[in-house]
Amino acid sequence: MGFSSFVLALISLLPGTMSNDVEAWKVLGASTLYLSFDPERRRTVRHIICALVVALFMLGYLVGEAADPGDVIINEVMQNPDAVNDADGEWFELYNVSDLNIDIDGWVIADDGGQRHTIDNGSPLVVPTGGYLVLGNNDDMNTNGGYECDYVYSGWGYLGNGDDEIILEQDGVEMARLNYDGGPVWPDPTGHSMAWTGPPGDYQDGSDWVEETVVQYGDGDYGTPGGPNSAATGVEQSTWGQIKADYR
Ligand SMILES: [Ca+2]
Ligand SMILES: [Ca+2]
Ligand SMILES: [Ca+2]
Ligand SMILES: [Ca+2]
Repeated sequence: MGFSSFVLALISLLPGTMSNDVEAWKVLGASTLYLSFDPERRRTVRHIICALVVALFMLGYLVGEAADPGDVIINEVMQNPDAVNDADGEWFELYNVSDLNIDIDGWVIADDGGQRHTIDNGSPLVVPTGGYLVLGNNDDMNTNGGYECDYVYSGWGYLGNGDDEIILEQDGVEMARLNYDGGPVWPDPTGHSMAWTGPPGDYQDGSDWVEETVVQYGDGDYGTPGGPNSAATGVEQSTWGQIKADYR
C-alpha cells in the first residue's frame, strides 16, 4: 500500500466524512477484524484511531522539527554583566527565525578554544518559531542579576569580555556561530548586552550589533533576555520568522 492511499484511508475514517469505511478498512488491511465488530464498536475504534492520529501530530509539534543551519541564531549576548559577577550573570539569547519549533536538546555549545557542553535538558528544549530561549551560567534569579534563565550550561566556562566565539552544533554540523572581537567592529560593553539589530542585517556581522541602552532588567543591567531586542530595526523582530515563512 502506498503512503498516499494509506493517508486517504485514514482521512476517510474521520468522523463526519461521507466515506465507505468498509472500503477504507480493506485498504488498511484490517477489514476482517473490523467487520467482526458491531457498529457501536466500529465507531469507538474509529474515534480511538482518530485521537491517536491527532496526538501524533501534536507530539510532532511539541517536540520540534529538524533544523537547518541558520534557523536558530544567536541574538543577544551578556558577556560582561556589571550588577553581578560574570560567574553569576552571563547569558546569551537564541532566536528562532524559522517557521518550525526547534528542539536543541542534545546540541553542543562550543567555542574555538575547546569549550564544549552538550545540552542535556532531560526533555525537549524548544526554541519556538519566532521566539527566544535564554541560556546562562546561573538560573537563580536572586543571584544572576534578575533574569529568567531557560537552561544552565554548567561547566561550559565564561563568555570572554573581549573576543570570543559562541557556536551551536547539532550532530557535528555547525548550526550557528558568533565571532565577536571586543571592538573595533563589535560592541565592547560593561553592564549592557550586545544585541543584534535584526533584519535586514546579518547576525554574524558585528556592525549589525549594538549595546542595549534602553531596557533594564532585574538588578539594573541593560538587556532584553527572552524578548525582542529594543534596538532591532526595520521589521519587528518577533514577526520576522512568520514573514520569512510566508515567502517560502
Ligand atoms: Ca565574561
Ligand atoms: Ca563584569
Ligand atoms: Ca570562550
Ligand atoms: Ca533579546
